[in-house]
Formats: sequence, structure tokens, C-alpha cells
Amino acid sequence: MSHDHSHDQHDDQHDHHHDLWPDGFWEQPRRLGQGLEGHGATDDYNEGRPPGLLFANRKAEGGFAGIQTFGKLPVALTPDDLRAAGVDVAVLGVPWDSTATGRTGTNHGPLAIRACDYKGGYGRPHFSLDTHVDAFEELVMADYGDAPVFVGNTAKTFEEVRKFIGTVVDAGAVPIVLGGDHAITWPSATAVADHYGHGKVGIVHFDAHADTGSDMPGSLASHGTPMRHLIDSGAVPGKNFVQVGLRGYWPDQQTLDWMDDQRMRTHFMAEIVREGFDKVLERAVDEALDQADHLYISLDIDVCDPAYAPGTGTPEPGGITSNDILRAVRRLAAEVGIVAMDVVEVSPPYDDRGEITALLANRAVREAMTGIAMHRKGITEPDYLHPYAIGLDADGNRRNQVFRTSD
Ligand SMILES: [Mn+2]
Repeated sequence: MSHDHSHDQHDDQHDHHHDLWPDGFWEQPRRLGQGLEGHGATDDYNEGRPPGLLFANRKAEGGFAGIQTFGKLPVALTPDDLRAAGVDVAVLGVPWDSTATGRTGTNHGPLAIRACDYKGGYGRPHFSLDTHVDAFEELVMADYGDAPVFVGNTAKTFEEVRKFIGTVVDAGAVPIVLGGDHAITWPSATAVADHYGHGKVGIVHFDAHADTGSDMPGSLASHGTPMRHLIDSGAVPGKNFVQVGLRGYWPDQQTLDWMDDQRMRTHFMAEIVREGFDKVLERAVDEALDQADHLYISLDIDVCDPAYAPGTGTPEPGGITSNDILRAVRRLAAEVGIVAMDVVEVSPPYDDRGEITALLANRAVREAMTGIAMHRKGITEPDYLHPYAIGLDADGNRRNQVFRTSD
């Protein structure tokens, strides 16, 4: 039987199943204003008003009340709003969970991370007791709402997420992205690399999992593959990765060999247990300073032990503590400086009733904000803590005295 034309086409399709995306889908850098027709950042809801920040809450409305923007921050809805207000940091959500392989529900993450906060209104002190830095005072920050998602259409969603986050970096703001499952780091970090240059961005990636799988059967996109695609596309080369917290039973040796070939820098949980978190964090900070011009933090909340972060897609027992991750995020933002961050894999349906996973993510964002403010103020010394926070007075003496008189 002769090979007919349709048969050849079938074979071709089979051999090239990786060519799922349209030509140039990931290669073509996009800039603000290009291809934004019908896009969420330029809809017609907000035509005919002057650009700038919208205050969506009254000052007296506490964290549990009012309209749930992140930290009761004012709202920005367009790139013009970001530019007009000179926004330094824009918090935004990507409510997408359709590329999770385990437990779903991370599409509810962004709203839960915003809503779990008890800390009150914008315009009140938001002072960090560890550092005595108030990011809300030092920085212009806004809640940028959520990226558009198209249920059932991963390719279109990821392209829109890439554009949406591209508008934020192009407008001069640091995007802090609330996931969403971890697959969104693929379009998110690609957007940041589009702006700063492919190969110019480094990622410190906190995770129980390497996320370097080549594919899920039938699809490139899953929350186990984003780092592989960022490396394959050249947006973020392997040598620009520092990974912290890897443990459990995945990936396999073949994937670890591939990661070594890419010169990824990996810190497994075993190294943390053997030598202590702080020693590994020092190495991660050194490597981040060494590695790239612009740092992106990708925080999968499952890097923390399920005791601290039960509400997540693929929990892996034996992880780091809440305190470890909060300090790590702040140190990287302060000492290295960051251009973007994502906090992903918070799944509210699997969280406990105290919303501890969402609250941990919320505080990780706040620590990033504090670190960004410290970096802008020039507080970049290693592991800075305000003397008062560690029990010292202005002269460096112990602040807390024992008044008991001896017999
Ligand atoms: Mn992950």
C-alpha cells in the first residue's frame, strides 16, 4: 500500500507534537500597546476618566471589611493608570488552575490571598517590626486586578497573561503575581524577560518540585513544566536558575541530568537539613547576585511543609517553615533587588479553616514589598534586622533589663 498524502500529514503531526503552539508564539517579544485589542488591560469600562489610582476603600474599613484589594491598596486598571501614578509595585492575580496535575482550586488563590488579611486600611501604618521599614509609606503600590483567563484554552490564556504582565513591566512597575497554578510562571517570566532581555533575568525558585518536566502527555503546559520551557525558549537560561527546597520522589535521574547539563543551581531539602536553612540561603543569595542582572522570585507555596501550607496542589511533607520562607523572600528583595515575583499554588479549597496557606502567601508578598522598600532605601547589608527588633537600644545595649534586686 502506497503512502498517501494524509498519512504523511498524520505522521508529521505525531512526530512534532511539541509544535502545539502557533509559529512564533513564544519567540516574538511584545510591547505595550501591541496586540491588546479586546484585552483586559484596555477594555472600555474605564474610558473617559483621568488615569491614576482609584481608592476603592474608606480609611476606616479594616482588613475584614470593605472591598478586598491586596492590603486595601488603591486600584489601577490600565497601563496608563500605572504610569500616571508612578506605581512601583503592582499586585495582580492570575486565577488559573487548569494546568494542575493534582488538587485543583488555585484559581481561587488570588482572591483568598487578598481576603485573608486582617491588617487594616490604606493610609494606616504598615510598619515591619523586623526592619522598621514601611513599604506602604516608601513605595507607590496598587492592586492591578486579575489577568484575563479563558477556561479550557491554555494557549490563549497564557498568551494573554504574557501580554498582561508585559504591560505592567513596560509601565515601570514590579509585578507581584498571585497564582494560580505554577504553569503561569511560563508566560509570566517570559513577559518579564521580554522586557529586560532574554537571558538577562534570573529566577530564584522556591519549591518542593523542580518543575523541569519536558511535558505532560499531550501537552507542554502543566505546573510541572514551566522551568523547562523558560530554559528551552532561552527566556531564562538554566544557569540563571537557583532552586531551593526540592524533595520527595520527583523528578527522575534523567531529568536531574538534564538540569545539571543546563547548569541549574539546585539546593535540595537534604542540604538544608544537613547544614541549616540559613547557610543554604546565604549560598542562594550569593548565587542570585552572581547569576543575572534582574531577579525574579518564583515562590511555590509547597516549598513549605504542609503543616504550614496545607492548601496546595501537590503537598510534599518535610519542607521548610513559614519563618524560613518569609526571611528568604525579604533578604533576596533587599540584598539582591527584584524585578518581579510570583506566589503560586495556593488552593483555598484544600486550605485549613484558618486560611493559613493564604495568609502565608499574603505575608510573603508583604515581605517582598518590605525588601523592595529596603533596597530602594539602600538597606542591603546581609540579613539586616533593626536593632530594636533584636532587643537592643539606640546605644546597642540590651533593651530589656532584669529589675530583680539581689538579696
Ligand atoms: Mn512548582
